[in-house]
Parts: sequence; structure tokens; C-alpha cells
Amino acid sequence: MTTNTSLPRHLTAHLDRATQSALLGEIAAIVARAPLYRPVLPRWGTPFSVRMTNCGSLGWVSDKSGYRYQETHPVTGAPWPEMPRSLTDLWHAVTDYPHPPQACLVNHYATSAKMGLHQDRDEADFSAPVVSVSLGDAARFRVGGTTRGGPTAAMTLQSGDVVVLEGETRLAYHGIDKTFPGTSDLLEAWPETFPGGGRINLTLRRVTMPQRRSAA
Ligand code: MD3
Ligand code: FE
Repeated sequence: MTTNTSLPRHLTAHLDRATQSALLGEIAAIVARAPLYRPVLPRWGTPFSVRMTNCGSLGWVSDKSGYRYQETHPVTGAPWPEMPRSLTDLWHAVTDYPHPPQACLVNHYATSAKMGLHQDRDEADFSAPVVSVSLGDAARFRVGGTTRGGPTAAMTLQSGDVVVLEGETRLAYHGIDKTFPGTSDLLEAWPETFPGGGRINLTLRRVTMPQRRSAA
């Protein structure tokens, strides 16, 4: 018996504790300039349980009119903070994709936040991978196939884990069932920024098609 469920590449403990702490410090600086806010679902306006912000030239947003990428923070109107060099370097270390990431979505899961099964398809270029970095509390991640309603598998994501979504897993349905509160103290270094700790997920993406270089 076969299934259509192939699993993404899971790099367990890819980042050591010191690297996680340094990266979280960079994220705290980004959050100071581009505050975490609570997006709402298109049409209904139901709030997400996850709070979000972005860095990079483009950021993913959701509001009553839909999902999209835009150059500015929806609350402050300011351009997103620059992508840290550390994240661009991580992208090139774990993928062969020849162009740098354009967007880094920062998701903050406080206790009891989750994310329902969905596909990431607001990008023009599905041939580019997606790279996910987990910091703080562990979470149960669920991944299925490219159609809704098929079999799914659960994976535990821990602080320092990196997941690379490429090939057929790029368009897999996925979500976060739950986090495991109190399983990491990493976010406790930034109590003002992340009160009560929780989990941070960074999702690095290409959004637009790379421009062809003009001949001569
Ligand atoms: C599988 N974030 O922001 S990361 C999202 O942990 C999102 O916050 C989750 O799903 C989180 O869209 C899951 C792992 C992940 C990210 C992107 C994917 C898995 C993916 C894209 C395609 C397939
Ligand atoms: Fe997603």
C-alpha cells in the first residue's frame, strides 16, 4: 500500500543554543521596529490565534480583503525591517536555490495558539523552497499531501530545528496542532518582547519569479 504523503526535510537541532539565542535577539530587534500584530482571516475577519510580523523586502499579510505580500507593515505603514544576514546565510546553507529569500514571516505562538491545515500558495514561484526555523517551545506539526482530506503525519518541531519544503512537499497541506508550553526557556531572555514565552517560527520564502538576466 502506498500513500501520497512524502515528508519534508527535517533538520533536527540544526541550530545550537548559542545560535538560537543570537537569532532570537535579531528577531526581538525586528519586533521592536515592526510589532507583532494579530491578523484576521479574509472575509469573516476572525482573528488568528498566532501574532505575526515580517522582515525582508516583502511581508505576508492577511486581512478582510485577502492574503497577499506587501512592502509595508499593515499597522505602522513602515517598510519591513531588513532580512538579517544570518537568515539569508541559513537559506543558502540548507537549499541549492540560487536566489536569496525575499520574505521572512515571524509567527509568535503564545500558549494555546495553533494554525489550521493550509497550503502556502500566495507566492508566484513554487519551484523555490520554503525554509522554516523553530525557536522556543516545541510544537506538533502536521503535514499531509497536496490535496485536502488525505492522510497526514505528525512531526514534533523543537527549538533549533529547521524544515525545508521543496519539490512535492512545497504545496503540501500543513499546520500546527498545538505547542507544548514550558518546554523551552529560550524566549525568557526577552520577557518584554515575548511575555509568557511561547514559540517563534520563522518562514523564509521567495515570492516573485527571479528576473531573467538580459543578454548583453
Ligand atoms: C509545508 N507556519 O507560516 S512552519 C506558515 O510553524 C506556517 O508557524 C507553521 O505554516 C509554523 O505558513 C509551519 C513549517 C512549514 C512552513 C511552510 C510550508 C511547512 C510547510 C510550506 C509548504 C509545506
Ligand atoms: Fe504555511
